[in-house]
Amino acid sequence: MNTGTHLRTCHLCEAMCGVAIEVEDGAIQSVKGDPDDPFSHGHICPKAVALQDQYSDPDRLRRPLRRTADGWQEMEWDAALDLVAERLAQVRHNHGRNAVGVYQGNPNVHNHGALIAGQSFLRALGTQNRFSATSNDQLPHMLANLEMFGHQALFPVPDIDRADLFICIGANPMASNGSLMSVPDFRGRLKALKDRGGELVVLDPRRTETARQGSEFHFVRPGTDALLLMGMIHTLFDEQLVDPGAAAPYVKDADLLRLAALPYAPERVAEPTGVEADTIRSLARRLAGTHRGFLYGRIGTSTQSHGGVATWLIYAINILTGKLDTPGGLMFTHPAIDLVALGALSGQHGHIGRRHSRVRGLPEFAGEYPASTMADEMLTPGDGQIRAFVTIAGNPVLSSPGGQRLDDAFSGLDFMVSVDYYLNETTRHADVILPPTHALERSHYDVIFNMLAVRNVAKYSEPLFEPDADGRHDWQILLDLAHRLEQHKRGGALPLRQELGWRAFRKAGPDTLLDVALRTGPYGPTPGRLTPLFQTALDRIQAILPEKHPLQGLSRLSPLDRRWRERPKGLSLRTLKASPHGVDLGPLQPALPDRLYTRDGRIHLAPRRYLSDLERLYERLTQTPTQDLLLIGRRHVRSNNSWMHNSQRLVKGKERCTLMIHPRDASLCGVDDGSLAQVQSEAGQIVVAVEVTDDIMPGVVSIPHGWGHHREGTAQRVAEAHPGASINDVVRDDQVDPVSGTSVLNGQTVFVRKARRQDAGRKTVA
Ligand SMILES: Nc1nc2c(c(=O)[nH]1)N[C@H]1C(S)=C(S)[C@@H](COP(=O)(O)OP(=O)(O)OC[C@H]3O[C@@H](n4cnc5c(=O)[nH]c(N)nc54)[C@H](O)[C@@H]3O)O[C@H]1N2
Ligand SMILES: Nc1nc2c(c(=O)[nH]1)N[C@H]1C(S)=C(S)[C@@H](COP(=O)(O)OP(=O)(O)OC[C@H]3O[C@@H](n4cnc5c(=O)[nH]c(N)nc54)[C@H](O)[C@@H]3O)O[C@H]1N2
Ligand code: SF4
Ligand SMILES: [Mo]
Repeated sequence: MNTGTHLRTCHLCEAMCGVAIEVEDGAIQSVKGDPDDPFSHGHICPKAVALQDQYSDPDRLRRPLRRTADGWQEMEWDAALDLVAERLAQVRHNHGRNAVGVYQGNPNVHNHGALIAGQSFLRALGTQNRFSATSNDQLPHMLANLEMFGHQALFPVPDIDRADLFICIGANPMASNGSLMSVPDFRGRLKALKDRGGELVVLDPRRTETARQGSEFHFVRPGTDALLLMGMIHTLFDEQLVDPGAAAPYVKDADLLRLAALPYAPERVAEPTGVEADTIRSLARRLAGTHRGFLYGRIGTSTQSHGGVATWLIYAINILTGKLDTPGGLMFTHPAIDLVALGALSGQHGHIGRRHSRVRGLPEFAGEYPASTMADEMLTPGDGQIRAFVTIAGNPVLSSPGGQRLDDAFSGLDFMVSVDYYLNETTRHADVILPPTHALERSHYDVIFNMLAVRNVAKYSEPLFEPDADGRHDWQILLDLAHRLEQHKRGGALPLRQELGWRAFRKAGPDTLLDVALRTGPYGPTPGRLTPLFQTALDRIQAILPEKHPLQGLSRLSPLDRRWRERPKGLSLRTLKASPHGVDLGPLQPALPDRLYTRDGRIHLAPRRYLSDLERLYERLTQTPTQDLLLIGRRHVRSNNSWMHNSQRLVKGKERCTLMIHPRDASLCGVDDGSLAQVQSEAGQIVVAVEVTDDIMPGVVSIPHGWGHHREGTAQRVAEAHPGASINDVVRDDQVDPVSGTSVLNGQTVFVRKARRQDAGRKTVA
């Protein structure tokens, strides 16, 4: 676009805010909230404004780069793709398919093209050594979805707009704008909740920005949430407050859960959790006594040593108190593109523990091993050792535990390629960097976040700018690499049928597939039916898609399927294009039992996988709590994981990468506000500025993740001028939640002391 107003969805976080971008002579003049977006009603946060900085960032890579003895050299796309495919094929040929590792980072989930093509790339790569940000994030939720409801992607979403009680544990939506709960304008929706007499109660080791909005706040000791939640369940059974309401006919094993909770009377868990018994009882009673409400947990309860069990118990408490499938409680969404139903039609429900990782024997989840064992798999010699690596939109050196080990591991590989547009802490190790187009140069549809949204909505955004003449989208890069890898496997040309499939896929692109999915989806003009024209293209494409790709489900649709009984609204790409502000599909609707995917059609309250981890929880009850400091993370509204620190307006102001520490602990450790502290663990040590505050629980310290931009060889000038230090340099990668394989990002012990002068200037990694 040259001049005018462009409407789109901000793709930066999960909230899906509508933005209106003013463009003049091809340059962005302003980014504002779109007041006519039916979901966000004009709300945006400061990050949206920085879309402009990112788009015009001179440090953003635009052409493929190859490492040479004389530094980075630009390459032509075809030569770069040939080279990458050849080197990957070589490693595979010499050392077996598992010798190539791959890590997919968070921005993939905000990119429908990368999602659609990514699976074809993974199949062509054929490695079992797959990793992603999932195991540093929402894996426990996906596991609970699978174990309790039968499908890993069937998330119960808080119906915040109709709730009167919101108990928030281990989440800070005022900073994060909500997660696994796509909720533009969290503050506004919270205000509405309070205006109708509702209440917000927060439990967190830090008095957060969200806590300040609540009527009640309690410190909880990191990593002990599962004990507290057991205390609530104990109370519910003890005081006969259990009533699953709408879910009652489908619930099974409530009695097992009652037995499991017996040892955890509130009095017993009060001491280790730091939450008083009366408070725990009162929380249980209030949730049971409030018709419309929910208990919500996120990063703080999932990425910790009992993340699997804690997440299960949060779901269970909601079910026991009748919150599931009730307006104002936790509800399942009915998105226009229903990946849950489509995935299930192609036999994809999710799985765990089908294989175990080579070095530490950790379980795969959905075909991925825990990110915490990525460095082990690269650094430990032997059959199956990873010797080449692909990162796609990820920065694990900063975002995964054991950052310093990962830095070493990546530097020792035979070959590495990164699909990414920044030369950052991770991609600096690559031999080739393949930079995709910017988000503003591609179309946008939120396939994932509409599954997690607090309202059913749909919105398609056209590209704002034409890509450079030789720009390539993520999906094109991934597809072209996949095609080449398949050719290498064959040792030459592919059979005609397959070749036609690749051509059809490339030609159709992700938007045609979106269109097919919309048209045949629950709100489409022909739910469950494909027109002959689409059928031919789809047949071709399906022939080369992985067997369990959700798009395989398209041809198995039946218009009579109970799960597709939404009222048709004629939704297609064309109608979405005609409604650039987005389309409202209404509030969340009850969905039981149609949406359950367990074999027996029941909701499993006490899956064996969790019960088998309770001995470990019980030990926690009897252990004397550590006197060491426990390290937790935090987020800030002007950051987005590791990759938005290259915008001046987002990093300006007071230093944000600080160690928050309670005054008592500060004096014990001999550090003062504004001084520098050395934080140390077995993984490494970092130096950070100290922020003394009684907003943090005694015995706990907090550092935000995504900083540490001081490493040699990166090219992000603004970020390098505001480097901070990386918390993941001191978070150890040898601890995971054994039930799920999720990283323990919160609650590890660290030592803090005053930094000596020589520590301050020391780089953590050469
Ligand atoms: N200690 C601690 N660690 C954490 C967390 C925590 O709470 N505490 N949180 C965890 C969580 S929840 C997550 S999701 C992870 C995130 O972990 P990652 O996904 O590994 O990290 P990001 O910082 O999101 O890195 C994104 C990368 O993608 C690139 N990128 C951005 N947009 C695009 C695009 O459109 N295409 C391509 N190809 N590349 C793009 C950026 O340049 C950057 O290199 O971090 C985890 N790490
Ligand atoms: N501005 C901004 N927004 C973001 C992101 C970002 O980096 N910046 N990242 C996006 C991503 S990828 C995600 S996954 C979401 C995450 O969304 P949230 O989960 O809301 O994010 P956090 O702010 O990390 O909140 C985690 C909270 O858990 C607390 N906590 C830590 N340990 C424990 C514990 O053991 N128990 C309890 N009860 N609490 C604990 C922390 O103090 C913190 O307040 O945010 C998304 N939105
Ligand atoms: S809250 Fe998230 S989606 Fe909304 S403007 Fe900010 S970054 Fe974009
Ligand atoms: Mo995340």
